[in-house]
Amino acid sequence: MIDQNEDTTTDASCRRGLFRQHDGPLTADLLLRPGGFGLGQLPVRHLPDATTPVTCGYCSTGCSLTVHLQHGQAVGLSPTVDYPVNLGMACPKGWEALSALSATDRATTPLLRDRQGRCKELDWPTALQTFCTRMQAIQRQYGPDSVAFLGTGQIATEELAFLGSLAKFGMGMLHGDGNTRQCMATSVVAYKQSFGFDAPPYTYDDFEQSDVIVLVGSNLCIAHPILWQRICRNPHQPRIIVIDPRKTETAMSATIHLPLQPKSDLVLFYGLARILIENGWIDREFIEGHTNGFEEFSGHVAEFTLERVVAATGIEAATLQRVARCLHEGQRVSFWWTMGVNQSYEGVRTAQSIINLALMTGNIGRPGTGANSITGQCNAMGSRLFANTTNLLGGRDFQDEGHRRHVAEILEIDPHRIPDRPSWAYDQIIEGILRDKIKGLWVVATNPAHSWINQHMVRDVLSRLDFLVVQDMYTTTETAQRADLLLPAAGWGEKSGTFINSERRIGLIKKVARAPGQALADFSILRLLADAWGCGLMFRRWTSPEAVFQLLKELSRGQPCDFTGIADYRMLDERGGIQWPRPAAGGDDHPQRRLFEDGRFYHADGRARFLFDRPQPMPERPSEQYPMLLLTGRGTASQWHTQTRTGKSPVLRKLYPRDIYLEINPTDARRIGVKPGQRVVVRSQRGQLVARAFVTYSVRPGQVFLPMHYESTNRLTLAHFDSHSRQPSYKNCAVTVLPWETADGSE
Ligand SMILES: Nc1nc2c(c(=O)[nH]1)N[C@H]1C(S)=C(S)[C@@H](COP(=O)(O)OP(=O)(O)OC[C@H]3O[C@@H](n4cnc5c(=O)[nH]c(N)nc54)[C@H](O)[C@@H]3O)O[C@H]1N2
Ligand SMILES: Nc1nc2c(c(=O)[nH]1)N[C@H]1C(S)=C(S)[C@@H](COP(=O)(O)OP(=O)(O)OC[C@H]3O[C@@H](n4cnc5c(=O)[nH]c(N)nc54)[C@H](O)[C@@H]3O)O[C@H]1N2
Ligand code: SF4
Ligand SMILES: [Mo]
Repeated sequence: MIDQNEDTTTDASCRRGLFRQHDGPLTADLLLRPGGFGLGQLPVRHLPDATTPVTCGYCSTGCSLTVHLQHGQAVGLSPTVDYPVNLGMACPKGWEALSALSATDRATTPLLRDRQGRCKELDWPTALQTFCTRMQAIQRQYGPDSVAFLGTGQIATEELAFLGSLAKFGMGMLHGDGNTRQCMATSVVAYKQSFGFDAPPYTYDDFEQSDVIVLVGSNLCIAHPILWQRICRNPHQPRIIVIDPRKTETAMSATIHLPLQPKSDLVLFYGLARILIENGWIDREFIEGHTNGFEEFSGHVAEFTLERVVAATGIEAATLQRVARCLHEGQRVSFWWTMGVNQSYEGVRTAQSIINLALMTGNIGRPGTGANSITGQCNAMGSRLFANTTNLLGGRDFQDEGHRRHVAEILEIDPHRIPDRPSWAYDQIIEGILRDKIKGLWVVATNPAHSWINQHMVRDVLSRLDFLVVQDMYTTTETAQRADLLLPAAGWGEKSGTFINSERRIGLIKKVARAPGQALADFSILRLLADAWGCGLMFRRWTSPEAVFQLLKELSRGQPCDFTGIADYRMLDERGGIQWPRPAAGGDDHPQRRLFEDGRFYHADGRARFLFDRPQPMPERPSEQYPMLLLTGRGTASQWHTQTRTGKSPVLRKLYPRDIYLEINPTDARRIGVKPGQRVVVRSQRGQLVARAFVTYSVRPGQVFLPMHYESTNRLTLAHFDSHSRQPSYKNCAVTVLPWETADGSE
């Protein structure tokens, strides 16, 4: 029998010295020993009442929450006052973070589904054996690449590295991707191509130092409320320019709101670049000293005349001029973008058109400036660097023999265990299932049967698998309900490790509560699977999250993300998180650090690149039959993604509508005869749903908006992708909206 309290071994040492560090390695033997780690032996149980800071497990802001403990168990929390990220603030999700742990649908024991769909409880040894027997049988029959994994940006970096390394080096898989593809792939590719490495250059203090702040496709008030608070603290009375087709909460607070036509961003930014160049409002010295490709770029944007930009974006010429002047007059201009840019069929070039504006005006590497992609999930950045999916560990290249040898040496493994080809991307894995190339899938901490684009296809695809394993905290997620084998996972607060936030700050998570029943930390599940699979020896040094942290440090050495100067978890805890780079030599722990202060980028010649392309037409434009354009995104600050966690808090549930709603302009509502609160049918070529009409001027005529938090939204979306990053373009497809009464509105 395995005892869930195995995590006692991994409790982080904390600032106030309350958690004792377990000295010995975490072995399968320890986990499996009957009664080996009973609750009675938990060191935390003997502790006096106390508090300890833990990095929040929801969004990429990476706030610190001070957890209040009684008898070593969390009983409440409050925002940490002296943490450089949130300065004593937290959003509703943070305040309610503990409520997700005590839900009644927690997965407490492994479950196996039989052919009739009935679930049977398994003990851990049988579950591990089942995983290995079934996956290995598939690999024998169809080849090693017929088994793949889908990971996440919501587990600890140490767990992400373990998952990616076990799957690829230990189990011989080639294909594995993460939900970060849905979210960050565009920024990753844009930064790599423009700067030479995937590196968001900013520090949150830049929000407070700018005198012009440009937010593109980012609803900061909802999606990163504490970062919005950082803007509110800016003492320079910044001009705030919000570029979003909708008049969002963020746009309502803007100095200038540009309600551009969806997906016309590329034309807009090329047009703004042309105005800046024509007026001589550019930083020649910076361009000449630190960049390549400006002359070609300058030639390219010359075609983007005022008339052309006005026609494409719907923004008046005078407003465009005003924005350009604002960018010119600002001494410290910062550009920030999120999903309105990344989730687009030409997202990479759009992100680069923003980067180009920062480069040509010299707004980079100085306080209050930057071309800044804001990340989404709590550990999106950890996933980008260490998930071993698109990059080899530490931002390296699978196809580079030198890189493979170097990683193999550090990990003390045979270099031939490291694949020399890149993995398929998420959409290719899904398609691979359709083409019978992938027969076994292992899904960890993500819920694709709700979140992936075009559910009509996804659900069919998942049902074609020979074996679907889902590793999740809950039994009821849309994906868990389709699993052949469900592995019960501990969640945030029930395990330890590190996250990397948007400003590259490495922060600690800690075990402050015991996971229910037999649920285990992902780290422990991976440890046990390694042994059961027969490759435990390869991971003999991967004994605890902190032991893996030490390996990751070595993997980061000499890379732009070098953090060899961070001694251990205790140092992270004492310093309030530390931003990379923090190399062993010459690093400092200044609480706010930005990149490119010396004007050197990561390309071999030290220069950043101007990259650009011809704008593409929207793949599915509104038509006679589907005359409206559907946008999707975050609904409220109290909802998180597929709601498996936020849906469990009675407090949060009061803060958002229970049922799905459609934001629709009063003109359109009148035209189709729909009153506020009435039911409507929203239909695309792929499916339909029923929603309540939320009649509001926040969306323009001809456009409607659905929050992504409700299961039905992705029934409508169109599976199309950015060609460079393969990120799904969730925010544009054609739909029709009809009153429910007249539309044969069965769901
Ligand atoms: N409360 C809450 N916070 C979250 C999350 C959550 O689920 N709930 N998720 C986290 C994650 S993983 C992420 S990735 C971030 C996402 O954070 P955001 O990107 O800020 O959120 P979204 O609502 O997806 O998209 C932002 C805006 O893009 C706009 N948009 C749509 N099309 C276009 C376009 O063509 N051009 C422009 N300029 N804008 C467009 C939409 O109208 C929307 O207001 O939020 C993080 N924070
Ligand atoms: N239409 C539309 N769709 C979208 C978007 C959009 O804007 N519009 N946005 C996209 C974006 S940016 C994102 S990031 C994705 C998010 O999509 P998902 O990643 O699918 O959404 P989550 O609900 O965060 O799923 C996380 C899962 O992990 C589980 N979990 C939580 N913690 C742990 C843990 O520690 N261990 C394990 N094993 N499991 C855990 C949760 O219970 C949940 O089932 O959605 C994308 N989908
Ligand atoms: S803003 Fe993000 S990190 Fe901060 S408390 Fe809210 S969800 Fe957590
Ligand atoms: Mo995301």
